[in-house]
Amino acid sequence: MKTTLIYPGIAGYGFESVGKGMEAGWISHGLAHLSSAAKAHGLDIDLIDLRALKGWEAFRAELVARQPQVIGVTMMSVDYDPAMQCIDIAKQVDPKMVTVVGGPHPTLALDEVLKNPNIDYVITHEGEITFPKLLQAIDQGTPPQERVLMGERPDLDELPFPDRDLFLAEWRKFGYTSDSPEDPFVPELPAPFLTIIAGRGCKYNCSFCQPAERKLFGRGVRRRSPTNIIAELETLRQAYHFASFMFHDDTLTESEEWVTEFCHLYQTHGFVQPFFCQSRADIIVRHPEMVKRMAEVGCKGYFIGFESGNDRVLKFLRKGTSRQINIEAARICRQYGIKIWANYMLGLPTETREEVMDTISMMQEIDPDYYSPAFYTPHPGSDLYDYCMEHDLSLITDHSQYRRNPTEVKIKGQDYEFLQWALAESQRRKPVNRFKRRAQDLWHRYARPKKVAHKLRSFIAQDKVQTPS
Ligand code: B12
Repeated sequence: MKTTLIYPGIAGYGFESVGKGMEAGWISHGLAHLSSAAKAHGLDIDLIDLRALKGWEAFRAELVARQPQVIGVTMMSVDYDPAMQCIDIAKQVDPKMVTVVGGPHPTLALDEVLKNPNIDYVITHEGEITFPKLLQAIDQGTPPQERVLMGERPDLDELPFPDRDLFLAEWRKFGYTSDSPEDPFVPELPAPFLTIIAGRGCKYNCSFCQPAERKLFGRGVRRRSPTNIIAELETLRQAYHFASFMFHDDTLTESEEWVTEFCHLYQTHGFVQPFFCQSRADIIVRHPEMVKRMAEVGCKGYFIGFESGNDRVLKFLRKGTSRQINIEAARICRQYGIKIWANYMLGLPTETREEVMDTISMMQEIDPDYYSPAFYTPHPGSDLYDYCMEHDLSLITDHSQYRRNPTEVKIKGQDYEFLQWALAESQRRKPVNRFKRRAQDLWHRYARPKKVAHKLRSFIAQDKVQTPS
């Protein structure tokens, strides 16, 4: 029995986008895990990734050519429309094709998903145990009567490693020629690059996210053992000769003990490849020794959710940090040469102009290496989404607007013209920081004091012209 998994993630970059950046060049670990779990039971699995196709006719043609008996579609809220279209086309191609959906949106907004009568089964929560069981039952002619199945939680160390070739093989069929399993996105992480996940869940309680993660993965964090991660990295070294990687975990650094053991094993197993991961400002401030240790073994950057430069707003978000902690965390990162990828939000519910100005001044002080700003977007499954619904704040009319990118209006009560200005202003470096960065770049490029001094003089002259203030 043939099962085709479907990745519908074209909300950001559209069809024919594979290899064109983060959202278009990274695998879905959810589907890669479902594939390896199902293959371990001898099931026949392949993939259609909409990002690799030319358009909907190409999708239809793939289904006609492959004739799967079952399709399994993953779905974030933002992917709702293309995911539903996949399901509807599947039923047009063959009304007997069994359609299964899973992922964050079906788990968090089940009722909405169930409205589509073309969906035969929804598996909520995690799928590695329940999806293969469903496939076997269908294969044996004993499909379950219930339409909604609650996914059992697997022991993460027991799972086969995610099936990355599921994606690579499919992409290559459609012209992907890179030898990088996934798309690198910063110069610190050279190709071949890949992403990895060491655990599931998050013990923090930020109102713009929770309780979504708790609903999906349970309370707290279930972390794979460091030994299990090293074993996967060993196979990845063999298979792809990766030169760098990134951890997707919501907060990899939440357990200092785990990180210390990982760093030890990473080093003793001869890994030197640079990597990025997500951390939190309060953790960095509490554990500078851990930051130092991570930097020693190859950590080159942290994604940090600074979110706001105003303490009232941070409290409203239940972030558990403060402006002062954010600034101190950035200082510690600098001290140990860790690059900063700064996530922050503008236009939050209840946020005033003065509070937005605090975020601008904090970003100018932090002077991150990479800016990742968002216009606050209410995501289904979060308490702040419910708050927006209760107060009739949401301006989201279409699922594709669940992208957090700062290009469109998201909620009532915010002046988006002002926020556009704030967005630019938050990314304007202070002259002293522009100078420092330019000096570092030039030194990196030329390493000759006279040449660097000469270039810096002309930089200062030009910079003065551009920024008369
Ligand atoms: C990595 C990641 C990304 C990567 C995605 C890479 C990729 N190609 O998948 C990037 C950085 C590109 C990304 C982007 C976005 N992301 Co994101 N992302 C994550 C993150 C951190 C990890 C995802 C992951 O791999 N998890 C581990 C795997 C194993 O879990 P999983 O995918 O959920 O799959 C399991 C189950 O859900 C289930 N399952 C999944 N699919 C299916 C299908 C079937 C048939 C079945 C039976 C079961 C099943 O079984 C799987 C195995 O147990 C999660 C948070 C998290 N910890 O999960 C957020 C998360 C998924 N992202 C989120 C969001 C909001 C976004 C963005 C909208 C943000 C933005 N830029 O605006 C974009 C949307 C991208 C798009 N599709 O256009 C939200 C989704 C919330 C929601 N209601 O949908 C999450 C949950 C974060 C959060 N807590 O808010 N993201």
